[in-house]
Amino acid sequence: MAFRLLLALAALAASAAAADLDWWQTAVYYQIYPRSFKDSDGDGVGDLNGITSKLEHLKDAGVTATWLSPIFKSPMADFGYDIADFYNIDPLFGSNEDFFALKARADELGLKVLLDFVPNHSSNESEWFTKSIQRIDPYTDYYVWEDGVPNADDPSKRDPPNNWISNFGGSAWAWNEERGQFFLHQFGLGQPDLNYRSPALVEEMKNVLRFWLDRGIDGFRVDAVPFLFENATLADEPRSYDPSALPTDEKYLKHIYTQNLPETMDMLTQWRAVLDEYTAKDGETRVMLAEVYAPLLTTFEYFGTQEKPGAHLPFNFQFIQYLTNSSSAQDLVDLALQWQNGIPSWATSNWVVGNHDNHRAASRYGRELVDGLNMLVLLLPGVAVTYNGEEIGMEDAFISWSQSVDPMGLNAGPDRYQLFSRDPERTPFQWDDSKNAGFSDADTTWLPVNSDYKALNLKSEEGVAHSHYTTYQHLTTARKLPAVQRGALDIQALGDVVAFSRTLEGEQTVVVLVNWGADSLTVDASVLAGAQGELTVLIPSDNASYAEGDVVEASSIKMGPKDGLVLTSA
Ligand SMILES: *[C@@H]1O[C@H](CO)[C@@H](O)[C@H](O)[C@H]1NC(C)=O
Ligand SMILES: *[C@@H]1O[C@H](CO)[C@@H](O)[C@H](O)[C@H]1NC(C)=O
Ligand SMILES: *[C@@H]1O[C@H](CO)[C@@H](O)[C@H](O)[C@H]1NC(C)=O
Ligand SMILES: *[C@@H]1O[C@H](CO)[C@@H](O)[C@H](O)[C@H]1NC(C)=O
Ligand SMILES: CC(=O)N[C@H]1CO[C@H](CO)[C@@H](O)[C@@H]1O
Ligand SMILES: [Ca+2]
Ligand SMILES: [Ca+2]
Repeated sequence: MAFRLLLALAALAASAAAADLDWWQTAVYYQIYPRSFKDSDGDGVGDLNGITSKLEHLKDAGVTATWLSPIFKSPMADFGYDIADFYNIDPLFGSNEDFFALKARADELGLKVLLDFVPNHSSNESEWFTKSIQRIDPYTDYYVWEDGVPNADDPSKRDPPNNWISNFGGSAWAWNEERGQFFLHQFGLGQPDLNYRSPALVEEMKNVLRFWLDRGIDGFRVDAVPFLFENATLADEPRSYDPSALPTDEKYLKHIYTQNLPETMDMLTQWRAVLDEYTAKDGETRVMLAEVYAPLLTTFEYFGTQEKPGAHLPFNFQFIQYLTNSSSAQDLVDLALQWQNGIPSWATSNWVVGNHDNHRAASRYGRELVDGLNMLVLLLPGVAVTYNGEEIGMEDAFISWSQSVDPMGLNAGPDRYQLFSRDPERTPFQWDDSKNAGFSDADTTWLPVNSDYKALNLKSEEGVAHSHYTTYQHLTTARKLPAVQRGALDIQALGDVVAFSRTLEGEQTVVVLVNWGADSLTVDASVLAGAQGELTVLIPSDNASYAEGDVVEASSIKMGPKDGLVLTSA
């Protein structure tokens, strides 16, 4: 009843709100990990035709944009984050034509499509690298080459130029016999860093952007932004004194010479200018999302300025980085406010709880909080980002050492792989309860399907009242309410409850309550802006004390452990 009313209101509101907000500011971005979404040809690995066949699911979920993790030609040493040819799709995923067909289907469904731009490095199997080794111009300086220093014991041998450590562990420098120099790799050995001090390389990478923009894509998610430039003095980095770090771990050093250099900020504004040229031509915004794991103030700098903008949306990794199972409701509120109060006043906010590099939110915080977390991500101000599977509450899978494939896990060895491996959060999407969860006909899939798929899958949640998926659909619909799109935020911890309201002059207030704690309680939500008097329950999580349409007194709302509630004022 209440939800039907909401739908009608939302439809009205959508046209009004669209007038002053651009598509990218109200979007729900859905990250697809292509290897694990849908396999169309039975080889056990997801592919583009598989994605195309399932795009309707995104529409059905209420998602408005998608970004695909890398699909370009790659030896897959880092599952596509090692690109050998930035201009062509890897045959494992399909052809360039298959991608254009995917894009055309997305257009029909009104979904925007973003590609993953991986600018810090290429694959060592790139033609660019081969030619760079041979000093063939213009490729000679496409990579970061250094002579190193003579070895103290045997001066005929050379040591790396400094102590820099790769993100995947061990020295960030590798010797190339043929060229007789070291090359830098801030990630895997097969991922040599590109040299942004080479003007030819800078132009090449802008041409990569232009190539895909010319073919109609709506923007880019930019990978590993902090790592673009390194300090040219090549000075050693100081120790971090992190007690958990081994001398070969990336965390062993403080990355003052290899991350977030001022030149990196500048490169982002140059790429933004390329996107803006396209936007200026037809008025359709081409958007840039930036992956930045950095101290908050550094992350904010990647927005650039209004005169010289950088990324539209540097991802908000506050929850991913700092929200743990033992965080309190107040901790969560503090993390949200640090972000929300810190971004430039003209910027659009964003909220993320998961991606393919971090354990699944359902596993980090417990499955009971799936709906509550989706309420936060989808109803806080700005845009929402969903990692595929979060809409149905997918969980980490157990992956044994022998099943492991992620280089970050493998490099750590059998005793420590679980600390580093990203395999558990990358298992195939759980479509239904058939073979391989409906992901693939193959006998073995590239990563095993999570054994919980018989009960936890999209089909079992579709059309079911209060399933994670139905709740997710209701939340994406509720995003269209004017107060959610443009309303002010008042967020507070009320005991164990994360509570916030969204208020907009002349419009219904939207109130969200998530009991972060383990006990039943009664909460007084009337302390929130615009939340006095009677409230109507719009979206209750599973097991909540109220049903849709129930009218409650704001000063006395009952909640069970981990319950979530979305309510509106009269
Ligand atoms: C590329 O890197 C991989 C490690 O990812 C290594 O095994 C291989 O030998 C390297 N190939 C070349 C051509 O350097
Ligand atoms: C590079 O390192 C030198 C020496 O520590 C320092 O003076 C300089 O400011 C650094 N440059 C950048 C861009 O970080
Ligand atoms: C976090 O807490 C929840 C609820 O107490 C529990 O179900 C879950 O297993 C915990 N997760 C971790 C990673 O400790
Ligand atoms: C709802 O309650 C049932 C039975 O107590 C429990 O198994 C289930 O985990 C609860 N669901 C949520 C989302 O809390
Ligand atoms: C979240 C994300 O995309 N992380 C990627 C960052 O970059 C490295 C190297 O390209 C990848 O290994 C990660 O998966
Ligand atoms: Ca396939
Ligand atoms: Ca770099």
